[in-house]
Amino acid sequence: MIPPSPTSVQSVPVVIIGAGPAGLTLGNILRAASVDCVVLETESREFIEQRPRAGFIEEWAVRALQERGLAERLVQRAQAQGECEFRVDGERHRFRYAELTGDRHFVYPQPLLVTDLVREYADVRGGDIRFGVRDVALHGLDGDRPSVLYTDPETGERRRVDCEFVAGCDGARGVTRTSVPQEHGSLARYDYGVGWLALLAEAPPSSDCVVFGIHPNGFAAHMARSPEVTRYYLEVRPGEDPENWPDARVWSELRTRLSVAGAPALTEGRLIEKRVLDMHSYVVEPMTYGRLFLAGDAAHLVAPIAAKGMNLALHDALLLADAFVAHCTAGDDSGLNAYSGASLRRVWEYQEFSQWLAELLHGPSSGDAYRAGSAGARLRRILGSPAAATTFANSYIGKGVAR
Ligand code: RFL
Repeated sequence: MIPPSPTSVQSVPVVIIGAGPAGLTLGNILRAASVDCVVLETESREFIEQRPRAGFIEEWAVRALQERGLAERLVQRAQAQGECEFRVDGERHRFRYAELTGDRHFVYPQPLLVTDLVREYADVRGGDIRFGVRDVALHGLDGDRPSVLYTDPETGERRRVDCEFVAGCDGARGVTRTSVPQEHGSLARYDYGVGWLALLAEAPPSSDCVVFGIHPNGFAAHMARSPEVTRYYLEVRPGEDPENWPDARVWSELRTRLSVAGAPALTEGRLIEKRVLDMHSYVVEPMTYGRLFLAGDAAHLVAPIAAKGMNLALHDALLLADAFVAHCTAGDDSGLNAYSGASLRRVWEYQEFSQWLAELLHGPSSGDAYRAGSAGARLRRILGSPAAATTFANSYIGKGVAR
């Protein structure tokens, strides 16, 4: 189809749709290799620099960002954590995964990472990024010269950027995934059948590590974000209205599900985010269509059970950046051809691990004695068997993914 005539036309090798962790990491690496690109983002810079979400970044990802000059502030400011704690039946069980793997998580809120990446891309590396764009549309993806159209927020003009490749980094609700014809591939979806009330509290963390509370009332979790802010989760019915959870009820239920003898009391604070996530995951296969390459949540969503989504987005961006650079600077297409398969190996590892961990966490509150019994066996195995503990630790920190 011939795209409609816009008032201005430009041409670059790569158009990146979306300025999340995937799009910004990709853009930064392309800039460093002098491969021209344009990043198009529907939101404002202020908005994306404050949108709260992830916080736990795996050590391999931090080291990879560091090698690209993208983790200076992260490494200076993040707290490293190498232990987590399971609380169940009134007892605490510490799980020291850094001792087993040598790797830790870096606790760094996603808005800080996005702020660093935007600053590096736009202000330091001089990258082209356009905020507040409207009505992004993709054309000619199955030909040699695709184009992306959007409306300029200031002038209302329709603009067109012609390119060699489009990188679809626009998250779970973007336009790029829906530009792939349905018959081209598959979308695998898994529904966990539970909701999580995702909470952010203006309160310092109440533990020095992630706490998983396994309780007949439902799962609960505690995760640091910064010295001033803590994320909590409460398992609730899917589709539950957050209005049913006034602050007093939230804190009472967190205390019930997370309290064990000898653990410090929860430090309470103002709840600044309260929303229900219907826990589900999906994977698009393949992650490419013609000249469109999907990356991050646009290609695969993983429910935040094991803190994996942003790590996968970074993994995709690193692979895709190297593949574009090899094509643009050396005419080498091997990376582009291998991209989808290489990404999906880690994606499926993380999906399967998240599902395994979810059953351990949700089984005891499922009301099903069989699932509860199996969940107990899972926990005893990782706490009691050194071999199982090492396998779990590697999966939790994303180490040793089969190639
Ligand atoms: P993002 O971050 O959603 O960025 C996509 C960007 O695209 C823009 N956009 C468009 N731009 C142009 N045109 C359009 N038509 C557009 N439509 C959308 C959006 O405004 C946005 O700026 O995707 P990306 O880069 O793939 O990154 C994915 C991560 O954000 C996500 O996987 C993580 O937040 C998941 N996640 C976690 N991941 C971890 O690795 N560790 C964690 O600790 C962790 N905790 C979490 C999480 C996700 C959560 N929620 C909200 C589901 C905790 C929570 C509560």
